[in-house]
Amino acid sequence: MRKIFASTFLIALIITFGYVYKNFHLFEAKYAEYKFNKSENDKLTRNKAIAKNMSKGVYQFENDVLNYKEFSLKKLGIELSKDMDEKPIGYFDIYQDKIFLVMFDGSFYLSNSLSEIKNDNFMFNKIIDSKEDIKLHPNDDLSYRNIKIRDILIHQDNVFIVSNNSKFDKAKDDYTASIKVLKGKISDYKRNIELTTFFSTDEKYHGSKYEIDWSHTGGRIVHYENKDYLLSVADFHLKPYEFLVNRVSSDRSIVGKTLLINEDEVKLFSKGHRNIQGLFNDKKNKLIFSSEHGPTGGDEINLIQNGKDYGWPRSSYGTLGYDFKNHPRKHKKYGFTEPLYYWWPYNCAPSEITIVSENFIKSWNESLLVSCLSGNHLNGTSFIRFVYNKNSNKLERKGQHYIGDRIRDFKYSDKEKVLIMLLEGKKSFAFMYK
Ligand SMILES: [Ca+2]
Repeated sequence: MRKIFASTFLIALIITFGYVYKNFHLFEAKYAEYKFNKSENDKLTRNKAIAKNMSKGVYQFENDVLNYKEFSLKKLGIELSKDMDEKPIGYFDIYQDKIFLVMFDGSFYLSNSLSEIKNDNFMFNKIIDSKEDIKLHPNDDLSYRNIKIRDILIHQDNVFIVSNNSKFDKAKDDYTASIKVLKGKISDYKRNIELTTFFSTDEKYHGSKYEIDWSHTGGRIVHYENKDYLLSVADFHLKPYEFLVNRVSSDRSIVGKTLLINEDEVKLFSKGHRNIQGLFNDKKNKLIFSSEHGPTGGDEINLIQNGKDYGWPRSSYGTLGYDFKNHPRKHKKYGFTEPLYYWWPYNCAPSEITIVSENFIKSWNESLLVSCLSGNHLNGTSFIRFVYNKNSNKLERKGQHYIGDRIRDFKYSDKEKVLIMLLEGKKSFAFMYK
């Protein structure tokens, strides 16, 4: 009798242990919910105090106090929409210590110098009317489809614009999504920057047919080395699931990839990406970091390496509320590369990545800063500091810094020691510096 009882107990224990092990993330989520409910008020109070400081022009870090300044785009003379949700509002890069901005409607602006801006003298000049390729369609009220701009890069004497290339196909009465990179000579800004096609593809997807989510179109671009650039392409949120798997896995498709591109050729670099929103090439250490949106939970920071598969959509740490069947979390087990960091169960909705030096904050040398959009459960509207350890290949999270708005784009100028943010909710530029 005792024997039967003991073995029944043992079997029950094994089953329970197996269940807990397999569903550990659900317990993790429950615990995170418990922790969030307990700490929510404290966090809100702390954020309020930070916002109060920010309105007084200061940002307090652990051992450092920095200047914090915000300037509204409207007051800077930048044209906004009367009837449209400007998402994404625009992207910027730094050109000769000035801000080069491309707005949602495809217009370009150039600011005065960062050193002048730090002295409260901030101006923008509109330098170009939008080109046909990146113009808004007057009759399209879906902002993520109508707004084509997804990134800007300035490298040497060239400006690169990434577009989702959305176009209306009259024959099929449907919009198509693809990706295109336009290139122009930036030194021509006083006359007119002629944009030509740097990269395009015949591969395109009809919006209604594949139920495209237009926030999953376009990509980021960075300079890789020599004449090569690295371009990320989102997964278009293609449906059905089997079709998405087919496209992301296929070496012949652009969907869910990073591509190495130059004037003459295109090469597959990595695959298994859902929606890369931030890309940074740390040239000093020869490391490429990406930030990627997951479904519900499952946002990732990845170290992008040639030939690797990052798992989407077959592996993801985001699961809840998403209709994927048989959805494994682990990556390595299935032959994919594990993310350096992932969010679970709540996302920060990362947007861009940058690396700061000790010139910004002394103890922050080579810190990776990741900006966030809204996110959820107070994980978003902030930037997050990480430190990457090359030897252990681990990304250590150091802290979250509340900004109180969706940070759409994010750059650091080491020359001027200033962190620059484009805030999508307030429609403002924000600056942080000593
Ligand atoms: Ca992944």
